[in-house]
Amino acid sequence: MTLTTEQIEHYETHGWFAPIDVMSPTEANDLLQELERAEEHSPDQLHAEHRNNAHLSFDFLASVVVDDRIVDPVASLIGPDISLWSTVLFVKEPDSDAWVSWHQDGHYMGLGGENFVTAWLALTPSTVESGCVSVAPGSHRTRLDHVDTYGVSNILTRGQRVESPDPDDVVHLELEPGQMSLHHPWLVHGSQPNRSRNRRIGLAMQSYLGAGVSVQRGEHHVVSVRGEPNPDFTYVPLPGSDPTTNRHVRDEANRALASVLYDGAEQTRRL
Ligand SMILES: O=C(O)CCC(=O)C(=O)O
Repeated sequence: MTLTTEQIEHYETHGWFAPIDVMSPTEANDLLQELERAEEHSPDQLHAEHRNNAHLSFDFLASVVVDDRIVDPVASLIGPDISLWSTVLFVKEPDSDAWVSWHQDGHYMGLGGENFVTAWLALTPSTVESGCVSVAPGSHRTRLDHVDTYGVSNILTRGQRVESPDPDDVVHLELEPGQMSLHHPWLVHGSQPNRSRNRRIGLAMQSYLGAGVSVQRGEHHVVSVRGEPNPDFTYVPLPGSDPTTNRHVRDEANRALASVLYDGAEQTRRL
């Protein structure tokens, strides 16, 4: 499942690569069912305001983040030493207004270096109609200024945005359940509201960090995925089968993450 030379070149030139078949639609649907059971049984742990780092509480998500079918292609881009910084469940309910403004992840992660990549795994169909992730190819080569907008339906932490790219340049990363996309930390991307009758759910592993990534500000609670750990980071364990045992680990990781993501922000919320 490693990437070919052409696929790596595509990523380096355009800042993204997709689609990658990770698992069958049936397996992705099983994950979705598990997620929906968890939403029902642990509503305090999974809801619209609490979608960061759920892999630190739920073992079915922990298994996904270390799955070789995801980590092998990632290793093709960032090498054998891999830590996971965070995850976000990007959920857009059917026919809802939730959207994501055009932004570059690297701008607010408090990390130095560029040897990291986000893997976005579709658990439901991610199409133009349902508000798939859209990207501006080649935009990872320029670091842009962001403005915080705090829009009500904008599901980014502070509604940060850059100028919209030319619509003719934009590529829509449509994915079937079980497929993933990979994007560079400085790639301009965003997404539109879900106008379909299905939930649009992606698990963003944001990001897998390779060797040489450093801390610019704050404390970063990460999980060891493969190879050598990075002494700049605080390593935390993945959960066992009881979602309550690791809850404090997730709470602490989210506390640290919030202080990085909201650095200098006028409005904040608990993650
Ligand atoms: O899921 C979305 O619509 C946006 C995802 C995103 O911004 C990201 O994965 O970095």
